[in-house]
Amino acid sequence: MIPPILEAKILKDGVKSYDLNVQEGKVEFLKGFKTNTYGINGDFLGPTLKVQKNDTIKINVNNSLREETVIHWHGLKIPGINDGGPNRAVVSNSSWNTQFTLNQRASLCWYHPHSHKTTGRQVYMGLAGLIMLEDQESLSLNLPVDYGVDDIPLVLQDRRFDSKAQFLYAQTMHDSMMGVTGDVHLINGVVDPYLEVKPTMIRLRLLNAANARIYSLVFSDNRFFYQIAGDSSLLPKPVKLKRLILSPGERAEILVDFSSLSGQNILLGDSLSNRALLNIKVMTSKPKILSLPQNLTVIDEYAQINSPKRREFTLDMNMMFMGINGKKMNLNRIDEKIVMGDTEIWKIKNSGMHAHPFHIHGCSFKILSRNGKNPYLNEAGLKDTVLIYSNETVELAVKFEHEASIDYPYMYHCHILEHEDAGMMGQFTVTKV
Ligand SMILES: [Cu+2]
Repeated sequence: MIPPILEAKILKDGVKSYDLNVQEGKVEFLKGFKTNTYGINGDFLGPTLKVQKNDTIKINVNNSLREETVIHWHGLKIPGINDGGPNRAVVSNSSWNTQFTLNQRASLCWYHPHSHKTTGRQVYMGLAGLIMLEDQESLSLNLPVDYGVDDIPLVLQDRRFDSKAQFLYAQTMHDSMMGVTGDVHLINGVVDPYLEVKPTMIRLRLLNAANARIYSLVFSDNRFFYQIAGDSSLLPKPVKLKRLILSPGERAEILVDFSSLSGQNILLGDSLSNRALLNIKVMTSKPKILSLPQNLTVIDEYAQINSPKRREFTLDMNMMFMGINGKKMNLNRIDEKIVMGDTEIWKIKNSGMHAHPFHIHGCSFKILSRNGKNPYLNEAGLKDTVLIYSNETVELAVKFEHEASIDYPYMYHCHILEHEDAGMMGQFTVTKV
């Protein structure tokens, strides 16, 4: 149930090279039935890339599908030309190579398709995988790092099936308004998953890779846990929680102390759908008590912001229209032009009824306020996706460190994939003056 780690080929110049083959597959999610799927180097989902800050990595994406695709490196702070977006297509039976150096904080990032108007369907078919990025600081904190043993990646998704056990991604009006959700929960592509852990402190690295479902994560005994990282960095200090909201595209890392549960079971569940997601079996062995670091990191990126340029974005959704600032995504229109190296303040307004997770490519941001108040404690780190509730205005400080030219612009968009595909997305360039 743990996604395999993809070993890199080390090239002569020390570059880590990864081969990702996007392919068709079949999976028995429902007993006795095979569901047609997509996967990367496998039938469903893709392998985990474990990388470190300052690594130079080369990724070879081969498309074995019978349709075009493209892969976006969600969370990686890299130039637009190295990223995959709707302005690029890897056609069937062709490949795309890209190489870049990782210069950012330790974080859980991920990869998924970002093809023009087909992102939702292709992710639903199974295209997504994790990128685990560590740095000196994250490795010096004595956090659990034994992959699949005490450091567990959990990719959260949901699916619905038709009468022939095939994914039902048909789009009704309701689907495009609400996003496609399903009644079958998957973790790491597995139905009714279970996990065996030792009675000690376990690190869970959570990704919401669902198309549209927002999770509210709780344990069955309502126990406390500690969030230690968000999308793009560690948090300054561990934040004690009983419930964690995670919207599509967002990541969170938590530490949970299972030392008192030797020989017992506990469930990780979603309090919004009132369903169990993961059955955790704690092994019978001598409990090992680990202490929690008091401090994790210092977020100093946005300590001083001098007369920043301000921009406003309104997320529009009603029965008649879905877009941003009154416009639908148009591949031939650049919506915003930004000067490389600038820090700006972006004010995002959601005047509609539906909550939208807002994601910006190629950068990370700090949430300054929610409706003029301080953001939540577990948002004190850097992020690249923020859930904006109905009638909420969120202010973000964003620094644009890499170039995104008119040929390979960045996107900002709602990460409910049906909203994105319906046009709740804009394009921006980042260029030297
Ligand atoms: Cu949305």
